[in-house]
Amino acid sequence: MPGRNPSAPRCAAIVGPYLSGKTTLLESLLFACGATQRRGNVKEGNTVGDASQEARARSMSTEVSVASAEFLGEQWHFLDCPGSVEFAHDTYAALMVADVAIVVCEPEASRALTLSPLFHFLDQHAIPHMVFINKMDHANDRVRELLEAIQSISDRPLALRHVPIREGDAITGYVDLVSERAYKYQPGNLSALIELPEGVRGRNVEARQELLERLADFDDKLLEELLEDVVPPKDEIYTYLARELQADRIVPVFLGAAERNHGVLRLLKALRHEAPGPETTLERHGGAEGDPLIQVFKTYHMPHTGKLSVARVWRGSVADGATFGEHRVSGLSQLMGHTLGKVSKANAGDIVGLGRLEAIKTGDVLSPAGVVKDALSWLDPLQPVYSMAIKAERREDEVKLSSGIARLIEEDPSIMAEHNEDTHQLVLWGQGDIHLQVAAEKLKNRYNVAVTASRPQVPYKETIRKAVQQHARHKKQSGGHGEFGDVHLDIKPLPRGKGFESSTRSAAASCRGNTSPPSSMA
Ligand SMILES: Nc1nc2c(ncn2[C@@H]2O[C@H](COP(=O)(O)OP(=O)(O)OP(=O)(O)O)[C@@H](O)[C@H]2O)c(=O)[nH]1
Ligand SMILES: [Mg+2]
Repeated sequence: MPGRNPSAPRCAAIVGPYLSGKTTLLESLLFACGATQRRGNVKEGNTVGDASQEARARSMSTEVSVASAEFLGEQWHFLDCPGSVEFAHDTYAALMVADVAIVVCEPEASRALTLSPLFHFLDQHAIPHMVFINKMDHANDRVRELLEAIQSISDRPLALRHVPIREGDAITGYVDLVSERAYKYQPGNLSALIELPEGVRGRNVEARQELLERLADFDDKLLEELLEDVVPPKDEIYTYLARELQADRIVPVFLGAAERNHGVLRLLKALRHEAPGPETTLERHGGAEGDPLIQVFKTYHMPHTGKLSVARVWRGSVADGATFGEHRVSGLSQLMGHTLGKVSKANAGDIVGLGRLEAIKTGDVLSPAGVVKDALSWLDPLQPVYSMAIKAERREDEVKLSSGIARLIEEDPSIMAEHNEDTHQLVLWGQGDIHLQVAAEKLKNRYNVAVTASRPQVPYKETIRKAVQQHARHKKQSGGHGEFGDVHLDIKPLPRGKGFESSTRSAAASCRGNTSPPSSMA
C-alpha cells in the first residue's frame, strides 16, 4: 500500500468540537485493543484521558492526553485533544505530529459549523483526516443531512463509508459499504455481524455507487470501470481509499456511538489499513533523510516526576540517557494518560516522554547535534484575547509564583504573562475565562501557589480634546509686603502621537513677598 510501513508505530489525533465524545472514544479504542480491562466513563471521572485534577473537576479536556495500544500486532499512539477553543493550542500541536486525525462530531446538522476552525486547520496543513459521527444512539437528523452540512465546511470531498440500519426511529447497526457486510450494534460490546437486512439493500447499492464515483474522480481506470458497469474487487477499493486518505484528497465518514463501543472496531480497521505512517507524515512536514530526529509537541510539569517533554520520534531511535547536543534525556516513558511506564528505547513513529530536558521547549526539533532550528513546520503562536490579574495569596509565595507561571507557559505557550506598569498588576493573558481559571488552578494544584484572581484594572488616562485658556490673579495686601500673582493657563491638544510638551512663558507677574513665583503654561 502506498506510503505504508506496517511495522512503524502510527499516531492518530482525536479532535472535534467541545463535548463531542473524544475522551469517550479513546476509552473505547483502548478497550477494543485490549489495552484496558475496563472502560472508564467521563461522568465517573475514571477515563485514561482527562487525568488532570482540573479536567476531572470540569468533566472536560483541558490538555492533550496520550495513550498507546496495540491493534492486531501494530503499535498505535492516540492523542485525545481538548475540544474547547480555549485549549486549542494543545489540539493544533498534536495535529502537527499526528499521521491522521479522527474528527469526532455530534449527529446534528445544525452543529456542523462548530467544525469549521478545525477543518480549516486540517485543510490548510493537508493533514489526512476521517470523520466519526458519534452519538448515533441519540441521532435525530438523517445521515444525508449531516453529510451535506459537514461537506459545506470541508474543502475535501466526504466519502460515506456506512449506511445506517434503522428499526423504527432507532439506529440499530450499519452496513459497511466496501465489504457490504451488515453489523448490529450490541449495547456495551463490539458490533455483531448479521445478514444484510432486506430494507437497506437499495440504499446500500446507491450509497456504494456514490462512494465509488467519489473515488473515480481521482482515478481514470476506476472511472472507466464504472462507465462499463464493472464492479472493482474489494481489495482494489481499499487500495484507492488508502491512497486518497493518505494524500488528503478524500475524507471517509464513519458512524458510531463511542459510549456503547458502536462502530469502534470498524474505525480501528480503517485506521489500520488506510492511515499513513510516520515517514509519509515527515515528508509532508518537509523533513528530508538524515540523522535521528524527534520533535517535542507537549510539555508537562508533573508534581513528582518534574519536567516531561513529550515527543514524536520521526527518524532513528532514542534510548534513555541519549544526548541531543548538551541536552541529556533522563528517563524515557510511554504515557497512558498521566501514568508513566518506563521504557528503555523509542523507535521512529513512537510518542515518548523524555525526562528532564530542562532547556527544551514545545515545538523544538532535536537531533544528536542539538536543537535544529526550522527543521520542520510548526505552529504560529495563538494571539491572546482575554486577561486576568493574579496575585499570590501569601506574600512569601511571590518567587514561587514567577517560577509557577514560567512552567504554565512552558506547558501551554498560548498563555502570556505581563507586569502592567501603570496598574502594577501581574496580568495573565490567554484564550478565555476557563483557560485562565484552569491556569490559576494549576498554579495551586501543581505548583502549590494559591492565587487570587480578579479583573485587571484599566489605567485611567484622559485625552485633552479641545483648547482651553484660563487667566487668574491672586492679590493679598493685608499687612506685611503683600502678595500678587498673575497666571495664564493655555492648554491645547497636540497632534496624535506627539506626546506631551510644556513651556513656561516669561513671568507675567511681579512677586513681592515670600510666596512662590507666578507662572504661566502653554
Ligand atoms: N449518548 C451518547 N453520549 C455520549 C457518547 N459518547 C460520549 N457521550 C457523552 O458526551 C459527553 C462528553 O463526552 P467526552 O468524551 O468528555 O467528550 P469530549 O469530546 O472528550 O469533550 P472535550 O474534550 O471537553 O471537548 C459525556 O457526557 C459522554 O458521556 C455516545 O456515543 N452516545
Ligand atoms: Mg475530552
